[in-house]
Amino acid sequence: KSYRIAIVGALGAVGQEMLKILDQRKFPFETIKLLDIPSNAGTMVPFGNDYLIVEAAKKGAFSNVDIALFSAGGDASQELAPIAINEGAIVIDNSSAWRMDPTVPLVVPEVNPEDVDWHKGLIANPNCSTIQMLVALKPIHDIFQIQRVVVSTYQAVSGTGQKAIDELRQQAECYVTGKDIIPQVYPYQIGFNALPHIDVFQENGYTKEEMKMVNETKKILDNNVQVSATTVRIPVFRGHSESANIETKKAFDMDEIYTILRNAPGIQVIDDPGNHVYPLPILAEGKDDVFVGRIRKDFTIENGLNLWIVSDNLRKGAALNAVQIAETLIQRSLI
Ligand code: 2RA
Repeated sequence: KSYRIAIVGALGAVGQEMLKILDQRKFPFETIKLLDIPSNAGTMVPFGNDYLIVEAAKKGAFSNVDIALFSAGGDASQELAPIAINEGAIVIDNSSAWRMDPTVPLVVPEVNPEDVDWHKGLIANPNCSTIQMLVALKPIHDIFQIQRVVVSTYQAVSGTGQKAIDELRQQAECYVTGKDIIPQVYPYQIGFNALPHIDVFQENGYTKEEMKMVNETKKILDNNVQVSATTVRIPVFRGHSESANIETKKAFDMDEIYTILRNAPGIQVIDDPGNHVYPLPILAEGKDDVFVGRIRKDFTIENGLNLWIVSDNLRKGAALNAVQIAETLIQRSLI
C-alpha cells in the first residue's frame, strides 16, 4: 500500500528535511504534495529526477491527502490542522501548538510508540531538545527508574530557522572583515557568543523552551520524572548538544549502563574520551542517531549519572521523528 503525503511548510528548514528523509527512507508514498504560504506557490523543488511544484496551504488542499506532515509554525497548525483532519488527513505536527493537548498523542517512536493508537486525527512531534534527551533516557528509565534530570542544552541556530542560519554566517563574516555586527534574530549577536534565552521567558523565570523539556518529558516518558532545564543558544549551525545529570531510584553499575545504551534503539554510544572520541554536532549532522558519550558516574549523589547527548536537531529532532511517527502508523495498521 502507498500513501498520499503532504508537507506543510515545505520550504522551511524542517520541511525540506522531511522531503529528503521520505526519499532516503523509501517511505511508501503514492504522491507528495508540497504546501506553503500562498506567496510561495509555484516554487519548483527538485525531487529525484523530477520537480515538485509548491501549492498554497489552504482549505481544500488536503482532500486527497492521507498523512500531512506539518512544520509551518504554531499559527499555521492551529488554523490548518483541523481543516486537514476534516478533509481526511492524519496530521503529524512539528509545532508546539498541540503538544500538551490531552487529546493529542506526543510521540517519540523509540519511547512511546503505543501512544499513536489513541490519536484522534492529530499526533504531535515533541520539541527537538526533548526528543534527543528522551531517546537517551528511555532505556535507563525502564530499568533503573529515573527520578530527576538536570539538563543544560547547547542548541544550534538552525532550531530558530533559516534567518538565524544566515545571520550566524553574516556575523562570522563581519568578525573577519571588521564590519559592525547588528543582531536581528536574537537580542544579542550570536556569533562567538552564548545566549541563555531560547523562546520567551515565563513568570517562573524559565523560558518556554525549558518548560517544554519539563512538561513534554512528563507526558511522553513518565509524569513522575522531575526535570530542571537550562537551554542555551550557541553559534553552531546544526546539531543540539545536551549535558544531562540523571538520578535514578535503583542502583546501577557502569557496565549495565553501557550495555543498555549500546543496545537501545536510535542510540550510538561514542565514548573514548582519552582518545578524543565523544559526540560532536559536526559529526551528528545529517545522521539519524542520538549520539551519547562522556558516560560517567556522578559521585556526588547515590545513583547519579552524567551523559553528553548530541543529535541533528533538524533530523531526529524534527523531520525524522515525524516521518518515523508516520511509519509507526503503518506498522501498527492505523492507516
Ligand atoms: C529551537 N527547539 O531550537 C527550538 C525549536 N526548534 O529553537
